[in-house]
Amino acid sequence: MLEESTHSAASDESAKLAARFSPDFVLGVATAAFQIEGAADQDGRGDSIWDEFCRHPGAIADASNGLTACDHYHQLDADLDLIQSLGVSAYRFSVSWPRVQPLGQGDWNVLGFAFYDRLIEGLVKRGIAAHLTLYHWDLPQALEEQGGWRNPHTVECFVAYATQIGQRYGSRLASLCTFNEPWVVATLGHESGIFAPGLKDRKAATQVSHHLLLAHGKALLALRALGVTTKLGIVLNQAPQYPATASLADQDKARLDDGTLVRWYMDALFKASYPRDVLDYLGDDVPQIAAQDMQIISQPLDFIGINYYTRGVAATAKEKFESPYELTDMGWEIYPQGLYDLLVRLNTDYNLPAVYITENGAAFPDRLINGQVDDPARIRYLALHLAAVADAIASGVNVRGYFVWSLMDNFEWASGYAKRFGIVYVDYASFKRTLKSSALWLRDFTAFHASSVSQQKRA
Ligand code: IFM
Repeated sequence: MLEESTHSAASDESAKLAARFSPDFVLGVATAAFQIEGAADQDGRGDSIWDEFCRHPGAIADASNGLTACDHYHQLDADLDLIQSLGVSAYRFSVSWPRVQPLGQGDWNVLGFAFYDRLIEGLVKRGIAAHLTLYHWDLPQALEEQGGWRNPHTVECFVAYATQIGQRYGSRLASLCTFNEPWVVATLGHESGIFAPGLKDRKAATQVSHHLLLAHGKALLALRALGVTTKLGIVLNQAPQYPATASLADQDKARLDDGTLVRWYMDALFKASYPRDVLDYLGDDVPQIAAQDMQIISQPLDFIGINYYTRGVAATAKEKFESPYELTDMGWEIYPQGLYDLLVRLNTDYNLPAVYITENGAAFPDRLINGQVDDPARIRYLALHLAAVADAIASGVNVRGYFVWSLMDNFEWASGYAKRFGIVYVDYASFKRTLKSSALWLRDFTAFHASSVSQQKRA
């Protein structure tokens, strides 16, 4: 009896939350090619920088790789059914560039395209909107061997790739995103070196960030010249930065961290300039910027995607900052207020187009027990962040959709398979999928949203 009443109280809460979103609000789930597809050496796929990076001893915490991942490449139809069973209206995925163009330039791989043909057709057939990302970190290794994103030639190769995808799929997509999280590619890939390609060179990293933005702007120009009508945008990982204490040093650090993570990308895209304080801080490591570059980068966007997981805390003292908040399995603070603060601040500082929360979710040490995975902490996390989004909308931010990261447990980059972000549990030995309680919660939530939509229509 007690259980039943707790359950219905929780359902009431979810129903109330779902009713806060307008009928056209998009609820979706997200993945990325390298993290789930597997079949890395099949049907003509080329090597990517992540295949190569995984071979470096010590690069990946559990010494794993993307060779088989979640076997999504072979389980496509069942996975599409799984997505449909959640009642979501949208799926965000990425195309593996080396699967469709093994060397990153020159020949296209028909077998690679055949996979994405089936994926997109499968979504359309099921009434699920397809949100495609061109680049979620898996650069063809052959391009890396010519200097990767440090080399402006890669920018031109990316534009050719974007054009090819736009021509093939443009008319069937709900949106097309150029880059997922360019900050991660530039900074973690080329400055700290903890992600592929593993460089530790700040000057290279800033040049890479500029080339990524330039490739984004040039791809948008090319896609619009082609007459591609789908919505075009980019996805940034962002977090508001709070000083750990009221000290001037912490406040300065918070401002600079905001500059390198948020303003560097947002100012370039929306104001056609890089922030002065960050350029001063970079000194000789500023990128080379040609005359027209900033105009090219700041093409109008149809949407901006924001990936939000946690806040940033700027602490300059020697003692380690002790968080008062609950942490996820990544050691990240659970701080939904940060999502609200971020959205409201971006809306004040920039002339935003439609906003999508393109990733939000959490890793927890989930266990499969008697065929079930109970993950109440993830349900709480998702509900709190959805509430923050609803609050931001109420404060005037034009948020049009929200995607859970991630549909299923997957290859969490340098952490390997040990960190589980999925709402669906994956047994990596058998590839069997099990819906966690958070997936069942999302299924209920999308049903509540759909029923509140029909009530709103009737009213
Ligand atoms: O798994 C990643 C994803 O590929 C990009 N955004 C952050 C997620 C969690 O770390």
